[in-house]
Amino acid sequence: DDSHMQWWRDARYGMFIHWGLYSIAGGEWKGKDYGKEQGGASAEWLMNSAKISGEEYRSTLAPQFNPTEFDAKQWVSIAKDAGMKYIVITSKHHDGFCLFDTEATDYNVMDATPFKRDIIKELSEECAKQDLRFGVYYSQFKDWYHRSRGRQNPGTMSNEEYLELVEKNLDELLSNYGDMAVLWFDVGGNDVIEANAQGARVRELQPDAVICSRLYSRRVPEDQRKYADFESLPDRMLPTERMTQDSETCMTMRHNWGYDRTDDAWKSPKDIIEFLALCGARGVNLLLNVGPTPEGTLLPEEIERLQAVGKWMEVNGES
Ligand code: JFZ
Repeated sequence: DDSHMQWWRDARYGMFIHWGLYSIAGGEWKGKDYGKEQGGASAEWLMNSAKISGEEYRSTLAPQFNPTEFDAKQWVSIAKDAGMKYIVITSKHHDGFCLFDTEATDYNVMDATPFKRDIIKELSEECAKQDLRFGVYYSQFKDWYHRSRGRQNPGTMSNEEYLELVEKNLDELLSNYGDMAVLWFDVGGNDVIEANAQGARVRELQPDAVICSRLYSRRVPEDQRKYADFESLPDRMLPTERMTQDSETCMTMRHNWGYDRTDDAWKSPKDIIEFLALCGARGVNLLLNVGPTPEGTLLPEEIERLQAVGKWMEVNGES
């Protein structure tokens, strides 16, 4: 039964938000710029790129995380006016920091920062108010802080402890924030049993949540990806023919996903609109990314682009 996919197919276009402790650094660490690393790494990869220990990363950045200008109402309105139908925000990226209230670790916005506001709660409630679907990105496998496979600064947790943390986090995300429309897992591992257990838990607690194929690594054969509701294509990759399978691609407005102070590789409003139109023609959803500032604001350049797309959507979006 795929009735839970209907809203997602109709939605076609949503907002992706990369926000976390890395946003404070803005791609820079001790005077060096890490936001232009190639091979997928960008500002949110700082901890890995600059080889920062979990302890130093947390003790430097968490006390500075105080985005007092964050206004869920404004962000959701901007997404809505841009014609977007859903929002997906990083609840935990590869640096392990949780933007929500959790009992599983004190490395979270409530316990480790002066901000002490549950960002996931504020955004989920605002989405419900303004009638947008809300979902979370959650890095279930790659976590440099708690556990690390093959990295210089190994995390402090055993694999078993780490899996327990993920289980608790997922239960919280799936229980405390109303309807979860999307579970956007990322950079999955090869362990199908592990991934299927996580997928099964999502189904159990939120039967209508739409699950991203990145729950599994690309090496897991497609017929074994039991809980993947849609295929997440590599960013900005489109097939040459119209997709018959549910699929989505994502794109960021410049090079980086997370906020970067010096990244000037802006795509123009025209580039973005043309790509969105092409996604529509190929039957592929688009998740368009913004990287909010340490203060909690969207950049004027991002707002300008979202408004331009919104104008275009008013004329072309509802077919
Ligand atoms: C991942 C993350 O590592 C990155 O920080 C960001 O969150 C992005 C949206 O997702 O990076 C990827 C994952 C998969 C591909 C490329 C970048 N891919 O399949 O081409």
